Amino acid sequence: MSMDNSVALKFILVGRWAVGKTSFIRSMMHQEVSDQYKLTVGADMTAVSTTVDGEPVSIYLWDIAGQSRFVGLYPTFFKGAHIAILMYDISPEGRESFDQLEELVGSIRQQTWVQRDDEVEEDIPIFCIANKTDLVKNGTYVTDEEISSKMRDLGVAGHFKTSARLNKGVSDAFDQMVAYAWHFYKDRGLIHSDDDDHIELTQARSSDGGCMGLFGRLLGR
Ligand SMILES: Nc1nc2c(ncn2[C@@H]2O[C@H](COP(=O)(O)OP(=O)(O)OP(=O)(O)O)[C@@H](O)[C@H]2O)c(=O)[nH]1
Ligand SMILES: [Mg+2]
Repeated sequence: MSMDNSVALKFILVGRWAVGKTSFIRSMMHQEVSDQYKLTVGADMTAVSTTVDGEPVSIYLWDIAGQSRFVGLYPTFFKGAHIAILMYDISPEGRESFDQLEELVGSIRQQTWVQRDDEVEEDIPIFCIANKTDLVKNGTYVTDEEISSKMRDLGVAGHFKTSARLNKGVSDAFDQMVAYAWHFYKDRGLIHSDDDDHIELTQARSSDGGCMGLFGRLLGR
């Protein structure tokens, strides 16, 4: 499923409640980021049209609720993901969200894999984002060395720092992840952009989460 005949990639955005996942997407779409916390119910999906190396790409970005009551839905929403983004809160209050990363990586790796015809199994790329950098002026619970060491242990493809509130680092992180994803799947022969019949890649279907507070938004950036 894609908006036109472009390559379609499913991204999942996961992390503890209130780390700023919904705010990150709003910031990326140049929408207002409210200071009021309003939990996500189930998941929301935002469709983003962009280009990589001049080729059109559609990103289906799934914002997955972090409250523990929704964790049982993770397998449904993770299904068919091409890229996972794990977000944690780097403000002094965010320790628990950082400590949860191993568990989240474990459940993502269990539920997702690169879809290939040749039966070779491979993990999908995972990125991490430290959000709320505007709140670390007076220090926080983790050093850059500890972050680097954890990212190495988790085997993530990249790490970014953002402030959704101040719209800092947001678009840059997103653009880098999209470019990485496109090259990752292209290198594996899973994007055939020269052949209209095989241009589709995605496993994402908006009906997967149909009854769970799902809103499809079709927006350009
Ligand atoms: N200071 C600051 N606050 C932020 C930032 N990003 C989000 N917030 C605030 O953090 C709270 C939670 O943000 P949400 O984006 O709703 O968090 P979420 O991860 O989507 O939460 P769930 O939907 O429950 O999983 C809100 O009050 C936001 O205003 C940021 O970069 N800096
Ligand atoms: Mg949310």
